[in-house]
Amino acid sequence: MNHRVLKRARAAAPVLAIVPLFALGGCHCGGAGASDSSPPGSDAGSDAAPPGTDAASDGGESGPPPIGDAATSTYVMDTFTVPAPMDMVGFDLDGDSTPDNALAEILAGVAALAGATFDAQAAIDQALVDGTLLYLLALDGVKDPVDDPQIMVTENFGEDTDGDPTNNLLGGAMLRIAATSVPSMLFGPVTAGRIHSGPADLPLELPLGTLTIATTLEGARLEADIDVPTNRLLNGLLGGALPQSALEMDIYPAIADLVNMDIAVQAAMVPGGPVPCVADVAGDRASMDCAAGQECTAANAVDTGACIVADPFSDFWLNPNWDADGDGVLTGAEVTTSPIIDVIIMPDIDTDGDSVGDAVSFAVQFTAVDCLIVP
Ligand SMILES: [Ca+2]
Ligand SMILES: [Ca+2]
Ligand SMILES: [Ca+2]
Ligand SMILES: [Ca+2]
Repeated sequence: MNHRVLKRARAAAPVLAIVPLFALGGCHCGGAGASDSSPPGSDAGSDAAPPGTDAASDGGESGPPPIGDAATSTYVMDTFTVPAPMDMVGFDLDGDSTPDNALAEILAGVAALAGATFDAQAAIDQALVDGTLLYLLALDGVKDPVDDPQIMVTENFGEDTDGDPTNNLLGGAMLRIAATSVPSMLFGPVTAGRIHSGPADLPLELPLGTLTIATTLEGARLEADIDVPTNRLLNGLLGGALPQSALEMDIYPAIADLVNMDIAVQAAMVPGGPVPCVADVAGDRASMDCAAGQECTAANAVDTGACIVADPFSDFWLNPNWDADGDGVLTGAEVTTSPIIDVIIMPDIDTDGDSVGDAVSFAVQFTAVDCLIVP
């Protein structure tokens, strides 16, 4: 793991496009865990809270004080919000005193490009309602919810215990840690009632409908106000940076899968059911096999595609900019090597000091309500 200072690489953050929904779902965090997470007494002080930020940077050379043995409080996120770019919400990962959140710009770009097809927030909200996005937080060592020099925030991906998603977010729900979840710990103080935890690498699960992306947020931080009267966490912010490697290995293949699934849905909606087709002319999606107003997903001279009703979504994705081989199927490699991917998702954060962006900044807002975490 890298105790790196994250720096902004290029001035303008990119934007655009794709991630249909970047719900960062839960975390199956941590792997062998503590080694990635600046355990108490370790080197959190040197663990590079980037310049201009607070929190973990003042741990001192001997490290922050150990967490106490006060009771554990457990919560489940009940709102999970992708900020709008103009909200200027995010952590300042590069120390220039402005929040970094290329995710917000990317999703705004998606909406602009793909129209209503991708509504990340709607998908996230639905995942909260149907119980597929259960992000559990446990606070350990909180001796004073207003000012405490060191607490531990443990994140896990959760699952329901009673099969009834309607009671999950009402307070007091009985939830358990998902079998696949590996706890991830962030450490830091509570100052004036607000938790400031991290940074640490934070593996994440991103539930995207039927697909779940597993990836890792570098330099992840979590902040939230502890609201004692309601036993809730309010004004929460979770963020970090997605490195280029995570984009290529985790995110782009998932984008391809999501697009392919959407195209398949479109093909299935053609009146009369899916209709196989081949392109009349290589490189053009027009096909005599398809009805008027329809096009063939495959545009090369080799593959058989399916007829779909022509629309901006398919026009955007079933295009040589993405589907380089014209077979009507998108791959992660095609997304990675797309001539426009760097325009759409431009890494805005430099994690290795070469002044070239290699990670995309990312932040979401959340609130959480108390729950019981049961075996
Ligand atoms: Ca910044
Ligand atoms: Ca339930
Ligand atoms: Ca292809
Ligand atoms: Ca770099």
